[in-house]
Amino acid sequence: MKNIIDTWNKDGYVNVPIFTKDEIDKVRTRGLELLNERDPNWRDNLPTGSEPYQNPHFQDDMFYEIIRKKEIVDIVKRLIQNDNPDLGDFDLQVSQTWMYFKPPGELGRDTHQNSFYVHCDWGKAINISIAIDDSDEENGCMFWYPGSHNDKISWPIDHDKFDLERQKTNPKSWTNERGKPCYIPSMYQNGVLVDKYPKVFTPTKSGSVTFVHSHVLHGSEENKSNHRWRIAYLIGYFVKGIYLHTDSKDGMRKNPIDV
Ligand SMILES: O=C(O)CCC(=O)C(=O)O
Ligand SMILES: [Fe+2]
Repeated sequence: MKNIIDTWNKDGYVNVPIFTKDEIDKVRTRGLELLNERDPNWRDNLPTGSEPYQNPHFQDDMFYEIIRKKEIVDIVKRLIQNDNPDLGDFDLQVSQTWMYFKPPGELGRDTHQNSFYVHCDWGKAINISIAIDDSDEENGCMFWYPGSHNDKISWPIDHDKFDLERQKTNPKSWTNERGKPCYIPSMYQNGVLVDKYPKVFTPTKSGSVTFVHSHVLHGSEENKSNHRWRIAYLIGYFVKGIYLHTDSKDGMRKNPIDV
């Protein structure tokens, strides 16, 4: 656990191997079934056809059980305690889950902090991303600005800086993926404005879980592969009772569940 916390403090994200191949194969199979049940013609209806499947835990207990997996919950709780040493006893809830499919050709997710969408306090919400497929730069793995969570700033995004053309690439019911990129903090070094944090692509192995700080800058690029998907199961944990913004358009975060 010490290594996990050290990496978390330094980078604002940490990847831990947790699931067996059998467990992951079941999640992949069930996830793809949900995709096809939702829209058998999803291939003809891109980008909406393959948009993330919201809250699969309401459809199938398998997704629900993963939320409660002890190894994951222990790490989430420990990381929240680490970030909030004065918090005392707290309960954990899950606001939402997603199956992320990302077939070949799908665009990436603009640079963001999760706090931008949920408006949470620093360090009181943690997303996890369970890699169902291996991910790397070719199939659109996540990128990071390691350490950016330590600024304790929610980087503002001016409405007049929204990229209206890129916003058109969003699926109909998943409008926050693209077109509202966060600023990347920069500073002068020898008279040149350079990004304060390097942009790092972090490949992950199937079965590993990435824990994501509420305030670390991250995103992903397009899946440039011809045949490889990049499926992930995402879960949003938060400290019960804190403020969480609800985006009426995406219709999520309305039915949090106890962990
Ligand atoms: O997997 C991605 O491309 C984005 C996931 C993400 O933003 C998150 O897990 O918070
Ligand atoms: Fe995110």
